[in-house]
Amino acid sequence: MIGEEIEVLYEIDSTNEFLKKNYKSFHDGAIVVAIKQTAGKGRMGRSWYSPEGGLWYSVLFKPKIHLNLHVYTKIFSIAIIEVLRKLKIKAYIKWPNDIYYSGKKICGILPEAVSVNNRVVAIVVGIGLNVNNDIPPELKDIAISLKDILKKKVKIAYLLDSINKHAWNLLISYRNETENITKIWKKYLVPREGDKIKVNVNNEIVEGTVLKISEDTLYVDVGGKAIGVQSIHQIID
Ligand code: BT5
Repeated sequence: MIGEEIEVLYEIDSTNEFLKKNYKSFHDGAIVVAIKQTAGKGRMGRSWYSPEGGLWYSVLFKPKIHLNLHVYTKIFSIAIIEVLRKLKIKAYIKWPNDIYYSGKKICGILPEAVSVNNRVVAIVVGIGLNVNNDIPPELKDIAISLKDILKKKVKIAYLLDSINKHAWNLLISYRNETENITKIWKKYLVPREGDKIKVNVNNEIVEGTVLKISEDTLYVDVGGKAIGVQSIHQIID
């Protein structure tokens, strides 16, 4: 199960860093929740704003057979989207792995592997969901919290429990057929295969049709030529 073993910390630099350092002391499926993080991390050295009121936590996986990190990201993305949809929030996954509502980010996911002598010994998946926290002025244009969408506070314990139960069910049902996880992930993805989008190619904005989507590349048909887009920053909203 995910979250059967749970440690709640009032304040920590980053729950991902904490679990990566202390993975030996916890079992598979353990979670570490922080009321606030002082150095929450995003991808590629970016920082994650994590004051009191949000849901900031990491999940530890120590399976016998490791799945690709993408699989964990997809499982949690799907679980979070489906839990939010139960609350009537029409969230979607903005390729490759951010959770958005109406053009603004509500949640980010950061999977990391812990390796010893080039062997993966544990996987830590960090989840940051804006729940009852305020969004600072500098992020107001790009971020939103559930409290702002619903105009009321949401119980964090309910979210934590529902996301973890749902993620666990997905993991157990599909860990041997991960192509089915990709299928569900694609259902909630924006853009989708067939959508028309604008992309920045060598500083030129061109329009094209999405041909195929994978975790790390979006193939776009631009005037009959397939172009691989690797970064979200190449897509023009
Ligand atoms: C992510 O990174 O979206 C992954 C975030 C993972 C955070 C969790 S919290 C628990 C665990 N412990 C950690 O230390 N981390 C994980 P990325 O795609 O790189 O997005 C980072 C960017 O999102 C920043 O550069 C800001 O522009 C924006 N951002 C920062 N804080 C935000 C927030 N609270 N809500 C929405 N956007 C935010």
